[in-house]
Amino acid sequence: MKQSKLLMPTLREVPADAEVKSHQLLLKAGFIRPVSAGTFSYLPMAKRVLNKIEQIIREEMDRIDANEMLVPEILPAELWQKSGRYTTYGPNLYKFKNRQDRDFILGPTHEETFTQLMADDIKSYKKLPLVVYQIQPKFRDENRPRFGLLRTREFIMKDAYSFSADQAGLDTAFRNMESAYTNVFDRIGLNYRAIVGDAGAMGGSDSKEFSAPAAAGEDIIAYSDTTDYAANLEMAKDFYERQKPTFSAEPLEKIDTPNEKTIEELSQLLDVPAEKLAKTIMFMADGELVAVVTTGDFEVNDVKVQNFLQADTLELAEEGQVKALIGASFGSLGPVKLPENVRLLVDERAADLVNFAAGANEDGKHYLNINWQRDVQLTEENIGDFRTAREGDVAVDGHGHLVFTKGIEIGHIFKLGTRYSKAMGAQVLDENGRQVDMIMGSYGIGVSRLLSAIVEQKADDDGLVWPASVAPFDVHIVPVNTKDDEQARVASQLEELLTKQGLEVLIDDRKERAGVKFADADLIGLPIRITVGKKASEDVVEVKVRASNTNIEMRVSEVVDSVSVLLNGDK
Ligand code: 9G3
Repeated sequence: MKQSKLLMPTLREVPADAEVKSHQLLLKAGFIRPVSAGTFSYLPMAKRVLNKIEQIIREEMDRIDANEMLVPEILPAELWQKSGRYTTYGPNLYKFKNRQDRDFILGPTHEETFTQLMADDIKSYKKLPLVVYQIQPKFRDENRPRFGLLRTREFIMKDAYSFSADQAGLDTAFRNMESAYTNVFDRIGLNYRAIVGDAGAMGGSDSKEFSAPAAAGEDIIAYSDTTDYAANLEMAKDFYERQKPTFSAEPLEKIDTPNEKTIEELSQLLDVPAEKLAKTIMFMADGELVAVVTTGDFEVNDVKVQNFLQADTLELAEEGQVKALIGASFGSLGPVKLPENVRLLVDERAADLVNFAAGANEDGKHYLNINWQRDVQLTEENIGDFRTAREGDVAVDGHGHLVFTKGIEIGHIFKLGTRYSKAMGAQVLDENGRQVDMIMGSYGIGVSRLLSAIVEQKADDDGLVWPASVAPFDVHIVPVNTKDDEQARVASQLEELLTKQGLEVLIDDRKERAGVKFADADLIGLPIRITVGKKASEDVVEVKVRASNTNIEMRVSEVVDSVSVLLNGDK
């Protein structure tokens, strides 16, 4: 390909609103351009990378007998009303009406679409297991799109769905997907961790997240510094063993605390450390008030609370709601004398507190010497892990300490069970002639997000650095002086030889100064650059391996073999 024919509008400067490296470089190198907040055009160079990423995904999906297909992006509201998600997914769900005033959505994901298809056409267990997938744009009206392709309102996802007649079929599909994902990310050349993911509202029992460590990552990953335990902070667990403390119960006492609103202030007043105090946070879970109690030295983890309750929506309660329902403000809340209709959840560390202090559910009052059972009924099913793990805590496996790092979620696989097959009526007759709900899994890879993840991990100060497996072209030929016939001859000879070898070649035939050509070559980051300069007359060129920034002089006759070796080492 001649660079003079290529649409690749490089920039000298980068727009100020590009905050992360991948957003800056993909704009600067002329790979992407914004169209609206959270939507981007993929220019030719980015489209070439996307094609290669998608090809690797297809090969690995086909290897595990997944069927590629494609469903509409425009979906009738009825489909999502059947699963109940038409209402539970609020403003992020694009809704619109068609010319007959019928309600439609733009698909953010397709559990319903594929499950309805199976419900309509698959009736016998003999036809299962089946795995289907697509690579298709998804739409989510994100409140704050940012960081270029990392958080957008339209993005390309590979989404796959498995359908089986029994749990064993799901376990096999899940295992196959997990190995296919490791092949995909290994072939792309990304660093990643498979971590305990947040099954969230997907209702699944198991989920695994694939996280690519990167400073621009929005997820916090907690991993053990000695074992392979790693989890999204939303799920991460610190080690705690329940205690059965022997103690003498002190009498309950109510004290005036006109100025003590926070754990720190109460700790000061009582001269008691935070881990001996109870912190009470109020939530609205699917419209009902829930009080969550942890020890004062931990934060309440809302994802753990939401998963425990299997609530579709969970938000912090407003102070007004709390005042109206409990009669006290945030600084005076506690577990004692909560109204009957308020659900109480107690973190296991708080469940082991004795003679502890907490708000009295009266403004400006706290109780001292609270003891569970005497002052507050507490049963095992209200006790769980509702805290956010902290860096440095002992990891849940009892070994090693938690270390935090930022990660980009590049994949997520879920064991869904029967939530969607029940909703859509996807059942098969099993070998005993009984109707059983299909057992499902759903599996996603953020295809367009991978572009940015690769840049975040591989780029250097001079610009993009593409692994050979996904590079827009394999080799970049840069003749230094376009007026020099010798250099033009050697350059086109090399282009022909390398193309014949099956390599994709970009030749910089622009009438630009050498400095501009070299800077642009470093910026767009093709794996191999061949500079054709003064020594062309001796049939000698310079080969640069972009990833290691090493330069090797060699004879034209050696180039084809050594370039193939250099590339295959990376493919
Ligand atoms: C929505 C909106 C946003 C969403 C969802 C639904 C995330 C939603 C989770 C998934 C689960 C899996 C299949 C491929 C792998 C991921 N954001 N999720 O369901 F309506 Cl607006 O997408 N889906």
